[in-house]
Amino acid sequence: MQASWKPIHAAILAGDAASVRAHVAAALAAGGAATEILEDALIPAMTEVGELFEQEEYFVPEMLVCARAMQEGLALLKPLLAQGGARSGVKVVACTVQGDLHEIGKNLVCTMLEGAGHEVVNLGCDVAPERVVAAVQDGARVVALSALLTTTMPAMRHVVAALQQAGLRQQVAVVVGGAPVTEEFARTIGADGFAPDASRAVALVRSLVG
Ligand code: B1M
Repeated sequence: MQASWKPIHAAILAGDAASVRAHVAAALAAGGAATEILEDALIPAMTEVGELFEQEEYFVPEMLVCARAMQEGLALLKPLLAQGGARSGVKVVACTVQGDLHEIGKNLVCTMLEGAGHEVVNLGCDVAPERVVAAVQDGARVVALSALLTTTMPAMRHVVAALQQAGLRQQVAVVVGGAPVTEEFARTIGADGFAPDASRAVALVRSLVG
């Protein structure tokens, strides 16, 4: 890791939101690129938080505090990540599926899609299939679903089924992602595509809607 990212990484692990904000601001002022700060400092720090959780050194309260600290840094990067070109005219409905409260990755996907010119309707986390259906009825062409828990991955299938039942499945492309989700899983639930990260989610949506 680049030496200048270390204070950001350490501040996230310490759950120190004010320090994260100050170090990210300093890194940007020193000419650091938003995507680099995100990919080389913020995301690896959250990966380490997950590892510490698995090793029972961190527990849910620590994960929560670290996530809040990370989001403080992300707030400074978002306007830069979302800078984009022309409007695409494509509406994307995005959410984290029912039962799942992990929203950082999904919010990142939303930011990057907005940066690519799409209109994004971010429904939040723990979203029931009926809410997705209602939002799609408003004219969306893409549904982007996120799940971070192996136990909530099946909820993605429920969204695909609800869209089918409402007669909307042919009108939208369903794309899925999140740490435990795979290309194969996407195929088995009848989704149109899988993206492992936010920038590839943008490329996937572009490939599906032109
Ligand atoms: Co939880 N958590 N968590 N957690 N958490 C994980 C996911 C876990 C892997 C930690 C671990 O054990 N190593 C584990 C899941 C194990 C599993 O199912 N296999 C876990 C667990 C077990 C839990 C609880 C069950 C803990 C408990 O209560 N005992 C609980 C569940 C609550 C619930 O959801 N019902 C829980 C709770 C929480 C907090 C609420 C405390 C907090 C979330 C706060 C928030 O989001 N506001 C939290 C956190 C922070 C994490 C970790 C540490 C970090 C997640 C994160 O934000 N990463 C996580 C460990 C880890 O992921 N390594 C963990 C950063 C983010 C940028 O990455 O979300 O992966 P990510 O997004 C990526 C890609 O996945 C992709 O793009 C992003 C990057 O560009 N992507 C998409 C994501 N969505 C996409 C959608 C797309 C495309 C790409 O659509 C097309």
